[in-house]
Parts: sequence; structure tokens; C-alpha cells
Amino acid sequence: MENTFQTRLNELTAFQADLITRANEKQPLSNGIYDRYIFPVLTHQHAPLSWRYDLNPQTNPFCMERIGINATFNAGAIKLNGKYLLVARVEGNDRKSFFAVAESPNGIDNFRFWEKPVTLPETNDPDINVYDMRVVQHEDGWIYGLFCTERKDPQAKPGDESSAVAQCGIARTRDLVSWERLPDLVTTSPQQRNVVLHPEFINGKYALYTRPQDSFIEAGSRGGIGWGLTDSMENAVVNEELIIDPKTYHTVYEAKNGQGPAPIKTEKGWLHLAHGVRNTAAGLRYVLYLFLTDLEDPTKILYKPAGHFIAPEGEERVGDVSNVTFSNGWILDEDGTVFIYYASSDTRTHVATSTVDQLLDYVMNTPADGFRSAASVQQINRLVEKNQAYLASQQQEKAYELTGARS
Ligand code: M1P
Repeated sequence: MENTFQTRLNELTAFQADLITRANEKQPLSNGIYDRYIFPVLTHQHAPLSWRYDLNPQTNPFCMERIGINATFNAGAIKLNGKYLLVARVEGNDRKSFFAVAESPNGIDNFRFWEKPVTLPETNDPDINVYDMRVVQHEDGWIYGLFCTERKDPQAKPGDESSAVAQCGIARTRDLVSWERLPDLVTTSPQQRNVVLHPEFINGKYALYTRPQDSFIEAGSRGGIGWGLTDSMENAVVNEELIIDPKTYHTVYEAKNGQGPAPIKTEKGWLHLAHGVRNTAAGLRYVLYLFLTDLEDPTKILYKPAGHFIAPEGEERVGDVSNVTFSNGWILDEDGTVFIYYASSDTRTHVATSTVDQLLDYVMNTPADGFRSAASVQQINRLVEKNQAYLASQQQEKAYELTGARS
């Protein structure tokens, strides 16, 4: 028995060491906007063996997994003390999600979970499930974690064991180790998900991106990315929500949408990453999109390219909830590199890298949605004609170089 235990433990340890330390590489031939990477940065197999196995051969002679980890996805992200940190949504085989910090020296590989998951204090109304933390370094000095807290719907009919209520939970920390839990956000919407704190005060108040929704899954008569102000985060109350980015017919955010991580401040405006959802015969499809808002008035959208920025590709298409890309974390480095952490199909976490300059070029120069097939054809025709004119002028230039005569 001792040998079986030791052999298995050696194999598991070696497998995980290889997985964690393998170098990640850019995928070939990017679209010029960002680079995808060959390997996911976090999978369920990155979860430490000490979370999953009883390491004592006397009490676990088969070296059997005692606690299964099902998925590691939808991670908040922050750079602290030179380390790239993900606050991942870790989901156990028991379906409960919790948060755990994984650290990397370079942002693209070697992500290793800290020794224990985050111990998140509860409120008087305990969370049944918590997920999708947005980690924001606010100018008040605190790091806030805003997340979805889910509880059984008290109005559920007898026998209905599925109906739930989603609200925004709030916690704050200085180091991602000790967390102070604050009361949940209060809004006038029956449910909330994808609530994100803006990193700066607006007229002396805290500003929040919200996503009001009628029910647990459906945005219903509400939806869109909302915006509201609160005097304090210790008792956060948003009385009025302004929808700054509504869901819209025949777009990639037709059914619902939601702010991703907190926006990045750039010279040209606040750069936003969001997810959009539409329905298909195969179920909901989640993709990511970008938009830019005014520096002085973050409720005003200046640029918004049509369609998706990142959509599921290859193995990303398949998982517990297939055809999903979701992001609630990105990191801007001092040199302008942007690390975009996105999850695929509610299963694993990936990274894509770009730069602020590339992302601004993308948002400012990609055509906006024309909302009609004919408008899309016009956009392509305009580009073709621009290219024809450019290529013709290049040919003329070449002819001039050869003959010395301008036509
Ligand atoms: O399953 C896809 C996503 O669904 C929810 O997002 P939204 O509220 O926009 O529908 C969340 O549960 C998210 O965690 C999940 O990835």
C-alpha cells in the first residue's frame, strides 16, 4: 500500500510540476490586435494537491482524491509587488465556487495557487455561492473585490430547487490575504450581476457599473451596463441606475451584457472590456467586446467597434458551459502591455496580450455596428475602395521611380 501511495504521489507531483512550470508561447499569426497563447494559464489541474489529497498514507492508502476541483475560471486580476495575481473562481466538484489567488512572475505562465483559498467572511445572510470577483485598486487606498453572491430565491415555489437571487457582494483588502466583508450592494433592481467599481471617485462619490436584471438568468425588461453612484462602500446604495450600454437587437449583446474588469484609464478615454450574450439554437453564446468612454464623463461612449473582440476558438468552445468567453480581469503593465485574462466555457482561464496603443487603435478605427447587412457591405466596400486607391497610388509611384514621368 505504502508503495502504491508513494508511486501515485510521485506521479501526481511530477505531472503538476511540469504543468505549472511549462513555458507558454504566443499562438502564430495573430489578428494584429492581440496575441492568444497556446496553453491556458489556469486549469483545474493547477489546484494544489494539498487541497485535494490527504497526503498521509495511513489515512489515504490509495492516494485517492478526497476533494475534487472542477474548474478554475472568471478570474479578477491585479499586479501587486511585481507579481501578476489572479483571483480565480475555483469551482469544486460540489458545484460551490470560491476564490483563490494564483501568482505568476510574468503574467503568461507559471501561475501557482497560494497555499490556501481566500477565506471570505460572510454577512448575516450567508452566501450559498460566490463568483466572478472584480478586483479594483481604488484611489481611496483599498483593494475592493466585488463579486456575485447567490442565494436561494425565498419566493421559490415548493419543489423549485433552482430559483436563485444574485446580488453584488463587497469585500476589501490590502493584500488579498485578509478580507473585510462589507454589506451587499443595495439597488432598486430585483437582481444584480457583473457589478464593477470604477477606480476613481466621481464628484466625490464611488461609481459602480451595474447590470440590473429581472431574474437570475434573464436580464428581461432591464439589462445593459448600468452606472450608479454611492456615497460609501461601507453601506453601498445606488438609487438610480443609468444604462450607458444597452442590450441591442441583432448584435452580439442582444440578450444581455456586462462590464468585465474595471476600465483602464488611457489618454483617449476609459477603455472598457465587456461581455455580450446572444441566443442561438445551441444555447447562449458569450463573447467579449471593447468600447471607449469619455475621460471626464465615463457614462459617454466615444467609440464602440461592431461585434466581438474575442470569441471562443478551438478547445475554448467546449466546457461545462460551452461557447463562452468571459473576462473579469486584466492588468496594464508600466510599459503599456495589457494582459487580458479570459475564461473559456466556464472551465479554464487563458491569457491574451496586447498594448494600450493597439487596443486604442482597434476601438477607434474599427467600424461601429451599422445594424443592417447592407451597412456591413458598405463598410467592406469602403475599405476595398480605399485599398484600391492606395494600391493604384503605389503603382503610380513605382512607375514614376522607373520612368521619371508622372501620369
Ligand atoms: O455561464 C456563462 C456566464 O454566465 C453568467 O454571466 P451573465 O450574468 O452575464 O449571464 C455568470 O454566471 C458567469 O459566471 C458565467 O461565466
